Amino acid sequence: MFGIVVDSSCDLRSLAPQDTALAAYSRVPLKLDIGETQYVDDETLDVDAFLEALYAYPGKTGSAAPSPQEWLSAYEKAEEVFAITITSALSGSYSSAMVAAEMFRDTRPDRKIFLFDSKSTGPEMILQVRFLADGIAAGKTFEQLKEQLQMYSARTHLLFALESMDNLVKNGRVSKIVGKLAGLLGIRIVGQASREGTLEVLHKCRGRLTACEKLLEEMQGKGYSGGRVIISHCQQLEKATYLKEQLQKKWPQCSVEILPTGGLCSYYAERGGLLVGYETP
Ligand code: X90
Repeated sequence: MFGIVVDSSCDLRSLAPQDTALAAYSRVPLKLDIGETQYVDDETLDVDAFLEALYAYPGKTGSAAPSPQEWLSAYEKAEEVFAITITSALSGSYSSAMVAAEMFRDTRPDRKIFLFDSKSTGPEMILQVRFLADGIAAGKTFEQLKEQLQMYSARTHLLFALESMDNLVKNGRVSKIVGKLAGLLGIRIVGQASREGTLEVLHKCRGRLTACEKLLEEMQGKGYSGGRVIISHCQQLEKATYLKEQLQKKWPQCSVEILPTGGLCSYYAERGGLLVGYETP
C-alpha cells in the first residue's frame, strides 16, 4: 500500500473517493494555541469556531509543529510512503518529519519513504498530493513517482492575498517591516512562496477587487495557461469564486477547485485570506 502523508498545513481533508483505495492518506496535525487552550488541527476542528475564539482573545496565540512520533505513526500505516511538509523555512514540521523518517528507515528497513519539503504550503501541497494520487492510479512505481514529484514541483506555485499579517508577524514568520504593510486599513498584500520557501511580498493593493486582479496578472506573468488550480480561502468564498470565474472565462477547460483553509492556514492567512496553488507547463 502507498501512503501519502502531509501535515495539516495542507488543507485537503481527504482524498477523492476513487483514490482512497489506492493510497492511505494521513494528515499529521499541527497544534494551535489560544492562551492556555490547545486546538489540534485535524479534520474535526471547527475552523469557524476556532477563528471566533482567536479574534475574541486579546493575549498570546501561536502554533506548534507535529512531533517526530506523530509523523512516525502516520508513516507506519503504509509500505511505500510519500511525506510532504510545509516549507522548512517557516516551520519545524520538516525537521520532525525528517527525524521520524530516520527512525522509520531504522525500524522498517523493508519499507520505503520519500520525504519532500514543499517549500510552500496549503493548495500547492494539494496539487502535489493530487499528482501522487494520479500517478499511483496510473500504476507508476515508487521510484518513478519520487523522481516525477520533484520535477512536477518545479511547475507548481503558490500565490496569496492577505488582509492581515498580524499572526505571521507576532510569531516571527515574517519581519515586522513586511508585516506593517498589511496593517494599514484596506491594504491587501499579494505575495508568493519564493523558491527558497519564504514569504515574498509582491504587491500592496487597495480596493476590493484589486488583489484578485493582481493574482490573475501574476499567474499569467508566471506562465499560467490553463493548468490545474486549487484555491483555499479563509472565509473568503466570494473572492475565491470570482477568481475561479475569471480563470474559466479565459481558460474554459481549466480545473479550479475551491476549499476552505484548515486550522493552520486559517490562523496565518487570517480572515479574508486567499491561497492559490497553480500549475504551469
Ligand atoms: O511550525 C509551526 O508552528 C507552523 C508555522 C507556519 C508558518 C507559516 C504559515 C503560512 C500559512 C500564509 C500565507 C502563505 C505564505 C507562504 C509562504 C511560503 C499561510
